[in-house]
Amino acid sequence: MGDLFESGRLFLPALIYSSMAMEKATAIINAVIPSEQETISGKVLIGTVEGDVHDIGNTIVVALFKANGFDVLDIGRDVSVSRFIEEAEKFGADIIGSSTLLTTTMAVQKELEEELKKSGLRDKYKTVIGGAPVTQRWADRIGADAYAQDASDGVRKVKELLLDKG
Ligand code: B12
Repeated sequence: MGDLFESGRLFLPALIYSSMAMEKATAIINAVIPSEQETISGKVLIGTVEGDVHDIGNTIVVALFKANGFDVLDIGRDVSVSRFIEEAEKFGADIIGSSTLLTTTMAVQKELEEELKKSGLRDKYKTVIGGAPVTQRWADRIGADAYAQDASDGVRKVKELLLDKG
């Protein structure tokens, strides 16, 4: 749908309706997908950073993480750095995943790393970042523990991080 919208073959209301349909469909699918037999347990918190309302990718990531047996808390979109940290503390997260689709809000992922360090919580969590403009280079630059290019890469990376965390 994104490609159709980009090439001018789809109008905005249809794009928004399709993302709503996607959200409802993933909820139904999540409820019936059995968790895989061999799972690594872990609590994963995921949200889209402040200033960014794109959440289709996030929704897909959340669905696949759930299907892989992780305990996932989806904190939605347009989430401030302080809320990321508050929710991670309340949830007892092992992993903090942040998403951004806008180049202008990539800096919020950096702020999250900085704020975790400032509050002495950096070693308590592993961080994973994603979103179309994000790269491994960006992850290295801001000090995130991992970068994932799509949902299944995310599952792989998070499993590695959890094994590493012990
Ligand atoms: C759908 C869409 C919208 C919808 C969003 C609906 C919704 N509920 O999400 C609407 C219409 C609301 C929208 C609004 C805007 N949009 Co828009 N949008 C898109 C579009 C067409 C598709 C994005 C998408 O959903 N892709 C599909 C998903 C599945 O891919 P994904 O998000 O990358 O996620 C995958 C991976 O990246 C990864 N991943 C992502 N996050 C994470 C997180 C973790 C932890 C992990 C592990 C993995 C992971 O896994 C996902 C699944 O494989 C793109 C263009 C495009 N074709 O990409 C523009 C695009 C992202 N939008 C853009 C812009 C500019 C805007 C607006 C600012 C427009 C405006 N002027 O108002 C506003 C944003 C306002 C705001 N403050 O956020 C630009 C961004 C440009 C830039 N470089 O910054 C794009 C690239 C369009 C363009 N070419 O200009 N948009």
